[in-house]
Amino acid sequence: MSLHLHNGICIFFTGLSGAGKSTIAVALDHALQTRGKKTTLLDGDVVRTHLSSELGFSREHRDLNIHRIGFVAAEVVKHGGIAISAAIAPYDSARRQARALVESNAVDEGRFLLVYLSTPLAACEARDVKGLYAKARRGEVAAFTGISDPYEIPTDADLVIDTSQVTVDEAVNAILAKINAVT
Ligand code: ADX
Repeated sequence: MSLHLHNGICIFFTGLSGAGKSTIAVALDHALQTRGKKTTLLDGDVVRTHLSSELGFSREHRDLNIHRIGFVAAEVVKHGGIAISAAIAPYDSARRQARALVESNAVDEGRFLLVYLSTPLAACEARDVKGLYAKARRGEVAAFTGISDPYEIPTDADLVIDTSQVTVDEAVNAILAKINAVT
């Protein structure tokens, strides 16, 4: 699919651990780069290693983590780049704050796409790539999103994708089509 995107945009994923955020984000990143676009990938685990290493998983710390991601994404978009965020971002207000930050910096409308990966908890837990759901069920990980900590389902998602129902390519194509529709 060709892309007629000019200026910056932020693709902001949200969803449970194991919902497919990193997988789709990496595939989208690749798809955009092969179309000559400059991308900045802000993956939750990577951000927590380099930018938010002192933060835990309290609401306050999660909100601060998302605020930092939103700030970086806004700077990227301001300079005409593409920011891809792939963190759980469980709280509605923090997601809206990130959207406001990016949109206030952007040159025109529609520069923040919230992509909700609605993959059901049961599917995420069955995947359990990192073994964290099992640990959370055993009580070895506290405040685990979806098990013992909240996830607020977005009411303002620009796109909803259940990765237990579609392939990675289909998900990426849906996002590229959405980018084309709004830009
Ligand atoms: S967020 O809530 O601040 O957006 P973020 O996406 O950065 O979360 O980090 C989530 C990742 O941290 C998960 O994919 C998982 O690997 C790990 N993790 C460790 N402890 C928890 C926890 N209590 N809740 C959720 N994720 C956790």
